[in-house]
Amino acid sequence: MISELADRLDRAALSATAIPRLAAAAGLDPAGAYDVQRALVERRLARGERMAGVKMGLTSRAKMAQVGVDEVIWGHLTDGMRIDDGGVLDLTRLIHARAEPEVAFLLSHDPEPVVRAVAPALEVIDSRFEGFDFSLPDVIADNTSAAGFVVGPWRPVPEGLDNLGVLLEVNGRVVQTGSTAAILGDPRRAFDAAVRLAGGSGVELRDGWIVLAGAATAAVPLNPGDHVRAVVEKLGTASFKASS
Ligand code: OOG
Ligand code: MG
Repeated sequence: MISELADRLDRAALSATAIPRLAAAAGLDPAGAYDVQRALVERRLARGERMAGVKMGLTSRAKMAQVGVDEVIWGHLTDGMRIDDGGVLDLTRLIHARAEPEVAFLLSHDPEPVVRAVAPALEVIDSRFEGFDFSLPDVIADNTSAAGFVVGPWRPVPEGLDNLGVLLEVNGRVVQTGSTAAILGDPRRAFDAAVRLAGGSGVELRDGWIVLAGAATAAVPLNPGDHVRAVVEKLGTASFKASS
């Protein structure tokens, strides 16, 4: 069953076609949903993609409320999802993509996982479910809607990462404003949550991996040709252009 559900999600992503929610009918709880997520990521790795890190989700109150839960979730990032800073996102391969501003951490093994550097980032999410509508087990199984990410320039972690202004711009206009405080009060807590989840699930966090801390504002739908930029106080900017 796990493998059949992973196949359904994989085909939805490969064909850029939304599918109905599946967790309730399959009786999936969060643990079962993580099994599906693992099987789904395995399919990407089998096609030659490589693990690039992890992404934290539902780290903001707005998102928790949207899904009706109060727990943090995570998903896996592969190199196939990476967009160069200033690069192009191929929208034709996505269903109903949205962008959200985030903070990225660069992980180092020291020998325990620690933060080596921080960067402004953008995440592209693209739920494989119709209407971008899902339950908690649905979104976990769907690799937490992961579809793409952009990381801006790395820099040493500044003092006070907990209340930096964040802007999301589309075509030069500010469409969302927020603060890194929206990310669990301090994005470093998202990093700690990643370390905790890894410990609990037997995932080995590797040197050089990226940890996306979670959205600092609501996500905005993407349209062909959009220029998208995240601006994070003290950290700088990350951007991409959606294909037309
Ligand atoms: C789920 C992914 C959540 C975040 O930053 O909170 C997430 C979704 O909103 O589709 O990436
Ligand atoms: Mg996100």
